[in-house]
Amino acid sequence: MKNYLAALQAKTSQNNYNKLSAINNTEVHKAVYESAELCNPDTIFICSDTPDEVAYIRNMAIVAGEESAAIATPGHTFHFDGPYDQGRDRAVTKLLVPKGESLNEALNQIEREEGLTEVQGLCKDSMKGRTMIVRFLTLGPADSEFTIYCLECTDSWYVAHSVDLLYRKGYEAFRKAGPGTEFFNTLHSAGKINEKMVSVNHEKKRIYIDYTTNTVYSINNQYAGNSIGFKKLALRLAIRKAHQEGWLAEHFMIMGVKGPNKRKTYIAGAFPSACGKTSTAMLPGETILADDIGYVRNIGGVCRAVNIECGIFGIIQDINPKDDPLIHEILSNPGEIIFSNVLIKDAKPWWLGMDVELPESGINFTGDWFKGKTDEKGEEVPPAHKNARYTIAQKVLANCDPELENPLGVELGGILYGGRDYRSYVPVQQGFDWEHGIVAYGAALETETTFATIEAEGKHEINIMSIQDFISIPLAQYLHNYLQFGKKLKKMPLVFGVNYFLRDRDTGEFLNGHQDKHIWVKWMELRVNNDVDAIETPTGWIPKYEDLQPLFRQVLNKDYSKEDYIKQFTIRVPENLAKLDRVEKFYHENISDLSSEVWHVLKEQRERLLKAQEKFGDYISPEKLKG
Ligand code: SPV
Ligand code: MN
Repeated sequence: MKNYLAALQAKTSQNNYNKLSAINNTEVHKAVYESAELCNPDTIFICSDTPDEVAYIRNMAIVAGEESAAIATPGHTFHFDGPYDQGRDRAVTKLLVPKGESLNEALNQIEREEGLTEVQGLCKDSMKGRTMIVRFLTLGPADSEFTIYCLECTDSWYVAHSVDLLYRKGYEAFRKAGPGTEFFNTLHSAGKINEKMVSVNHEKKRIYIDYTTNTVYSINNQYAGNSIGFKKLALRLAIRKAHQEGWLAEHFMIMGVKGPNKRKTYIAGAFPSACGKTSTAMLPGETILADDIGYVRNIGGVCRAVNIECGIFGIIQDINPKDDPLIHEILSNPGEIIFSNVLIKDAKPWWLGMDVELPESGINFTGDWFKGKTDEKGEEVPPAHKNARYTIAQKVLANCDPELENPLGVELGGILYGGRDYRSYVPVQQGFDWEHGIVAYGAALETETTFATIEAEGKHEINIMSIQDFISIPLAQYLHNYLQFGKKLKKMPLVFGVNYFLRDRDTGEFLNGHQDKHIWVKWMELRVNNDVDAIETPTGWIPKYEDLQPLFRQVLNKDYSKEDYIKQFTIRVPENLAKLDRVEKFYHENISDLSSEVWHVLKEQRERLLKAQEKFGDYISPEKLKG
C-alpha cells in the first residue's frame, strides 16, 4: 500500500506532519493525501483542536478577508457569500449513483462516474496558492453509539471556523479510535475567488455526494449549507448508514418542554427550512437540545435522540426582542458570533425584521448598498438577504438543554411535523397511531419553497418529513424504515401535525399568532403524559377548547376566545380531500413501489372525511365533533 503519510511530507511542516501521523488510520491519511493531490494546495494545516490552533483559524478567516472584525461588539465577525450563493442550491447538489442502481426521479442525482469526473475536474488544482485546512470532528456526543467521525478538508478559513462553532471537536476521538474507524470524508474548495473572497465560477458550483465512499465534494461556493460538509451533505450519508443499521437520521429540532410539577418531555420536530423549526425549539421557558439535525435510535426499546451538532446556523430575519428574545439577547452582546449576509453600517449588523429602522446604506452581499439599489435583473436589492444568518455555539444559550452531551441522548415523547399549509390542516392535531401520524403528517407534508434555497419562493410542494431534499435511499424504503422503526419500540412517541400557517378562508389572514405555537407544544406535552383528552376528527385528535384556554392564560397571558378556536380547528373537508389528491398524485408519479400500508392510511383518511362530510357538511366545527 502507498505510504500516504510520506507522500504528504512535502506539503506540510514537520509539526503538521506529526499531528497527522498521530492518527493511526491509513484511510485518514489516504483521504487527506487524495484531497491534497487533487486540489494541490501550497500547504496543509492540520488542526488538532488546541485553543491556539482554533484561535489561529478564526484569525486567518479575518486576515484572508473571508470574515471581517470591523464590527463594534467583541467576538463578532461578519462574512458575505456571493450573490448567487445565498442558500442551499438544490439544482447542483446531487447524489452520485453507480450504474445499475436507481433512486426515485424526485431525488437529484447523476451517474457516478460521470459526476466524479466532472467534480474532480473542477477540483483539480483548485487550492493552488492556498492552504488546505484539515479538521477532525464528530457528529453527535463523543463516546456514544450515535457518534460518527468526520473529516473536513477545505481551503476556506470561514468554513473551518464555522465548523468549530457548529460541531464537536474530534481530533482526540480520531486519535483514540485507531485503524479501521469509519468516517465521513468531506472536501470543499471555494475554487477561484475574487477580491471579496467570493467564488468567481458560481455557474460551476457543484456539490456531489458519493455514498459509495462516504465522500462529499463541494466546489465553487461559500454558503455554509453548501460548503460545510456536515450540514445536509453528510446528512445524506447518514441516512444511508441509518438505513443499513436500523435507526433514523432526521431534519429535526429537539426541545425539552416543561410540564406540570417540573416534568420535562422531549419533543422532536421536522419542518422545512424557514418554517418555524428554530423558533419552536427556542420558545421561552423551554430548553433547546437541537435545532437542525437529530439522530434517533432504539436503545433498549426506548426512542432516544441526540443533536449531531452543537451550534446553530440560524436564520436572522425576524429576530427581535418581541418574537425571539433569547436569540436577540445573544446577538446583542459580546461573544463569538459569525453574522452572514446581513447589512453592515456603523460597525453594526442589521437585518430584516429586527424591528428597528434600517439604515439607508451600508455594505451587504452585493457590496456597497444604498436604498433603491437594483440587481442585474432590475430587481431591488434588500438591505440584508432574507436568508442572512448567525452562527453560534449552542452552549452560549441560557436555555441550552443540559443533556446536549449525554451519550445516550434523550427519550422522545413526541414527534411533530409542520410545513407551510395555508389551506388544510388545523394548527395542531395528534395522529391516531404511529402509522397514521407518520403518513398523514410526515409523509404527506405539504409546504412552499422558501428563501433557504436558491429558487423561486412560494412554490407549493410535497416535502416528505421535511427531509426530501436530503433523502439518499429510495423513498419507499425511507418510509418503510420509518414505520418499522416505530413498531420495534416498546413505547412509541406520539405523532403530531402542526400548521403555523393556516389562513382564514375569507380574509386570507393568518389564524395563528406568532407565539401560539407555544400553546400547541404545551398541549402535546400534556397529551404525551395522558393529562388531557382530545376530540376525534377525520384527520386526527384535536385539543378541546377547555384545555387550550387555560394554557393561553398561563403561558401567554392571553384571552383565547371560542370564536378563534372554532376558526382554527374547523375541519375543512374539501381542502383536506384536495390535499389527499395532491399527495396521492405525488406518490403515483414518484414512488412506484410504495407500501400498501401508506396507501391504506390515506384511503382511511379519505373515507373518514367523506363520511363526516355526509353527516356534517364541508366545514365541521369542533363543537359538532365533541360527542
Ligand atoms: C436549511 O436550509 O435547512 C438549514 C440551513 O438548516 S442549511 O442546511 O445549512 O443550508
Ligand atoms: Mn435545516
